[in-house]
Amino acid sequence: MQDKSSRKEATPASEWARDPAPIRVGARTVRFLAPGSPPPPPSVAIVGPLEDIPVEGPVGVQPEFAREAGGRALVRVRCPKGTHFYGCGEAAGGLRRNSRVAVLWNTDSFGYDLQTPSLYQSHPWVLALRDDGTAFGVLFDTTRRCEILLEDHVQAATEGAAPAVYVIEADSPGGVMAELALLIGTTPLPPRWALGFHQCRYSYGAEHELLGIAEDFRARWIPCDTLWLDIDYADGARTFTIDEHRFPDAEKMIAQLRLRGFRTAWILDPGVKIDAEYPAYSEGLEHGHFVMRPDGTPFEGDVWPGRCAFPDFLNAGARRWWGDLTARFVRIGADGVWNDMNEPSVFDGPGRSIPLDCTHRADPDLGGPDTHARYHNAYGMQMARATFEGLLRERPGRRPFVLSRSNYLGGHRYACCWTGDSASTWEHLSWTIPMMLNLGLSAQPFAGCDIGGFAENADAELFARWMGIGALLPFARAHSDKSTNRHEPWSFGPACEHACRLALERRYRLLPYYYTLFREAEQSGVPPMRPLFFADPADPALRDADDSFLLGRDVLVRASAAPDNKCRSAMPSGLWRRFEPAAAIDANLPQLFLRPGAILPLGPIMQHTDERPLDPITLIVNLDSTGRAEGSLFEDAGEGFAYREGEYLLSRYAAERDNNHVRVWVESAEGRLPRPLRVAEIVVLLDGERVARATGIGGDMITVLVGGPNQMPIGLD
Ligand code: NBV
Repeated sequence: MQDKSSRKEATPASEWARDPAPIRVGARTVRFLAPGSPPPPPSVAIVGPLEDIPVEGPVGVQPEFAREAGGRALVRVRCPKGTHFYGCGEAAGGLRRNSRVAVLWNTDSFGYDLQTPSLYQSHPWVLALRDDGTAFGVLFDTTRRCEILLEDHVQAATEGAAPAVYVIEADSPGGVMAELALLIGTTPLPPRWALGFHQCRYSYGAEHELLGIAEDFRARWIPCDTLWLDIDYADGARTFTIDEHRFPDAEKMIAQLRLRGFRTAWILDPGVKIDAEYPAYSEGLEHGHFVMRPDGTPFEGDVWPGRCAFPDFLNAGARRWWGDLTARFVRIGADGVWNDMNEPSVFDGPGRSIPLDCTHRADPDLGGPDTHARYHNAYGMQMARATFEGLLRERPGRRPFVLSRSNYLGGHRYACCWTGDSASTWEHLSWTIPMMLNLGLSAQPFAGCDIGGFAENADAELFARWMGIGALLPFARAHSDKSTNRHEPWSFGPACEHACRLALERRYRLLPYYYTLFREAEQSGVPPMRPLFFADPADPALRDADDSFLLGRDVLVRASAAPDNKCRSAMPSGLWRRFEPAAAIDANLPQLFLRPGAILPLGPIMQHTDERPLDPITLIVNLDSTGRAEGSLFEDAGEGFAYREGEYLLSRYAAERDNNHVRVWVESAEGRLPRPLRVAEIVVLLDGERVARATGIGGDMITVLVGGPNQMPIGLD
C-alpha cells in the first residue's frame, strides 16, 4: 500500500466454517451492479447465499460506476466527511488508511516498506467508520488487479468487467464484520495447539538440530507447542520429498518430538521441479494439472528447486491431486502444513510471477477457464484450500492447520497467515499491530508476524520487545532468515530469555480466553484481536491507536513498538484495571488491562497446550461501577469436531459485590461436557494496583473478602 503522495462451490470446508448463529446488529447488505451489464459471477470470496441480498436499495452510501479512458472499470463510493477507513488487507503503515492507495496484486515482497505497492495477499474490502460510530463496509468482488484509493471517497479501479459491489451497513464496526461473515464465511476454530507458541528458522537443517531445539525449550522451561521445518528439509527443494541424509527417519523424529509435547509443521511450496524422475512432476504432467501457456504447454519458471511447473489450484482435479500428495506426506505424523511462495513467486516471471496470458482450467463455480490475469490473486487461496481439504480428507476427525503466505478475501476459511519477509527493525515492529488489526478487519483474523523480524539482525532489546507483542498476537511464531541472528528465545542472553519466558507464560495463561474468542469468531466473524475503537466506536480519541489493541471485548493491550517504550494511544473511558497473569511488570512487556464489568478466565502456565488440564482455573474480576462483572469460557477437546455436536462446556460467570465481599458463581452453562472438578482461584482487581484473592472449587459460589489485610499488589504469581 502506498501513500497517495508517493504515487503517481461452497466447499464442504467452507460450509462447516459457517455457523447458523451469527450476531446481526441491525446490519444490512445490498448488492450493486454496473448498469447495463450482465451480473458478474460471484468470486471465490463469496459463499453466502445471494438470494437474501437485495440488488440496489437504500443504504447510507451508494456506489457509482464508470469506465476510465484506458478501459478500467471505476467504482466510486462517496462517503460522509470525516469517514475513517480501515481494512484493504495487508500493508505496512498505520491503522487508519485514509489518504492511501491499496494495490491488490499478490506479490512476493521481501523486505517491504511503506512504499511497497502490494504485499502477499489481497482483500478488496474497506471498513469505514463514521463520526457517530456507525459503520459500513464496501466489498469490490473481483480477483483481478484492483487499486483502491481511500480519500474523502472510496474509489476502486479494476481490470475487466465492472465488479459486483456489496455495501454493508451496521450500527457498529463489529456489526459490519458479523454481516460480512454471512457472505464470506468465518475462520474455523483452530486446533488448540495451533494457538500455542511456534518456533521456526530458515532452516532447522537436520534431525539432531531440531531435537536439540526441542530439548532446549523443555530444559529452559519456555513454553512451545510447534517446531517448523523450512525448505532445507526437502531433497533439492523438491516438494513432498525429505532429504534422507539430514532427516533419516522423519516419522521416528516426529514421534520423538510428540513424546516431548511438540507438533511439527512442514513447508510445501507450489513450484514442482521439472524432472522426469520426480513423481510429483510426471504425475502432474500426465494428468494436465499444471498452469498452461496460451499454446497449451505447461508454463515453466524458476524457483528454489530450479525450473518448475505450477499446479493449477483453480481446478478441482489439480486441487484433489495436490491435497492427496499433502495427505500422504502428513501420514508420517506432520501436524501442520505451511504454504509459502504461493503468490505465486516465480523468480524469472514478469512481475516475479506467472505471465498474465497463461491459462487456468478454473472450475465452473469459480468462474470457468480464464487467464492468470483474472485468477492471480486467488492462486494462493486455492492452494491453501487444496491443502486444507487434503488434510481434512485424510484426517476427518482433526482440524486442519494450514499457514499460507498468500491469500485472498475469504481465504480465512482455509488458512492462517503471516506477514511474510519483514526485517528486524523497530520500524517493521511498529507496523505489526496495525497490520494485524487491518487483517482482522479484512476477515483474516488468524494472523501473526515473524517474531523478531525475518531479514537482517535483531538485538536483545528489539527481540524481547517483539516477543512481548508477538506472544499476544492470534498466531505467535518466531522465525528468521538464513545467515541472520537466530530467533530462539534464548538467542540473545539471559535477560532477553527471561523476558521471552514471561511473555510466553502470559500467552499460555491467556489461552483459555483466546480459545473462547476463536470460538466466538467462528460463530460471529468478529476478530479476536480488535482495534481500540471497538470499545467505543463513537470516541474520536480511539480511531488511530497503533500501539494498543483489544483482545475480545475484555482485554486491552498497551504495547509500545518504539525504543523508548512509551505508549501514546488514549484509553477508552471507564476504569480499565491493570492485571498481570505473570510477574511481567519489570520486563518491559506490554501492559494488560481488564474492562470494567469483565471476568477473565486464565489457565495455569503450561509448557505445551496438552501438558495438563485446565486446573486450577483463575478468574480475574474487574467490577463495574455498579459492583458487577461477567465473563465466559468455552472448553472442549481442543481438537476434532465433536463440539459441533454439543461436546463442549460454555460457562458464563457472574460476580457481584456486597459491601466487603465479592461473590463469584457460574450463572449458566451450555453444552454436554460435564464441569471438571478443579480448583478455582478468584482474583478481584482493586484500586491502587492491588488485588484480593480467594480459592475454592470451580463451579461452587466463591466469596472473596476485598477489605483490609486480604489486599495485595498485582503480579504476585
Ligand atoms: O522457505 C524459505 C523462506 C521462508 O523462511 C520465509 O518465511 C518465506 O517468506 N521463503 C520465504 C523463501 C525464501 C525467502 C528469502
